[in-house]
Amino acid sequence: MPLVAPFRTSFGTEHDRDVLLVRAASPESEGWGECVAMSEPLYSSEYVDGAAEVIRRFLLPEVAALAKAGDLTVARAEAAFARVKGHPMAKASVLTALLDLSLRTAGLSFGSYLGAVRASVPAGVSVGIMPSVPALLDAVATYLAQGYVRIKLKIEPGWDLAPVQAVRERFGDEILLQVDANTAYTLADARHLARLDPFDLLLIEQPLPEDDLRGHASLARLIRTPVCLDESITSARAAADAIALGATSVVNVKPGRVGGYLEARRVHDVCAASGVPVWCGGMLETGIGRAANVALAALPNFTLPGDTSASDRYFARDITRPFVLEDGHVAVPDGPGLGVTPDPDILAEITTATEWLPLS
Ligand code: NPQ
Ligand code: MG
Repeated sequence: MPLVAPFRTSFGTEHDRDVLLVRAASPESEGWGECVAMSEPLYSSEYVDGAAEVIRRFLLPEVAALAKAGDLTVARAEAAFARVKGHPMAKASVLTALLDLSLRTAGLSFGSYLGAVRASVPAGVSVGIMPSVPALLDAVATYLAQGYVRIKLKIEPGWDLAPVQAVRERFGDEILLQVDANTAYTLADARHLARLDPFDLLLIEQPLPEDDLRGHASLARLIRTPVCLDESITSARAAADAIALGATSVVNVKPGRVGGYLEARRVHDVCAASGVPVWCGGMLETGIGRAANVALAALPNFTLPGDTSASDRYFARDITRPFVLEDGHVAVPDGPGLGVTPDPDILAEITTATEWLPLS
């Protein structure tokens, strides 16, 4: 799917989204899941073709074995998938399709199932690294005019203090502002990053490498801006460890990164128990992944606006009914399961390959 504009982060520039969708079908119903892996392993070690291979070779045989024994539930599939190390995004896509199928069959929405306490969620927007500060200010002005209630600036060495200062000077101290480095710094940059302190950012997201929890704990003691982990939070246990170490005081929850919505809810619960607020991250999802994220973001400890933007932030035409901003909020779907389905005509137009894997 073509993006409305190139999206540049510290790890690269994306022009399109290569989307892997999983459809689970039963005689009664169907369910959908979106794999959030990128086409290249730049955000995490997973990538789309690798995820497809893992699903085909290792995950679906586990589902088939459970189905054959008459034992197929989402919780049992999650437990069976634990035998396969890693690959949380591949696992999440299959588990989400199974969960959607079972919720649609039961007539229950994702939000009700997960424990949503809100009918809509406040929407933030992630703004890529731009060719110039004036171009960035134009983009931020457009998003604020659309109603986004929080701005996140992607940063990297050479694009950090100046863009933050320019956005604060132009739009004032009132706007909710945060930054995301996607692992682009080292602990040696601590004194430089401390120069962001005067700008009263909500948080700095993942400044250091994914496996550098101690570095984040040290950095958190050297800067005033709260440190928020994204890439490092690979499970509820990893979240508990990062909190115990003082490496994170806010957590970005991404269901794909932690292996699905059940584990994402556990991350939410662990953080809530420690008094650590969470917010819902984004991976440029189509309406399928976006629907589930918006439902998750309606849980009680999601107290900061997430990267749960409207569909048109990324796509001129989404594959589902588009998610739209209403007064800075996105409505939580209340229909059975995800509450949205892909439009068959749009899907047929953009599909490059399909593979059907019968379980029996
Ligand atoms: C983040 N997302 O929080 C990610 C990173 C990211 C909304 O900032 C294609 C697929 C391109 C997934 C670019 C946001 C992507 C991507 C960035 C994820 O770190
Ligand atoms: Mg991030």
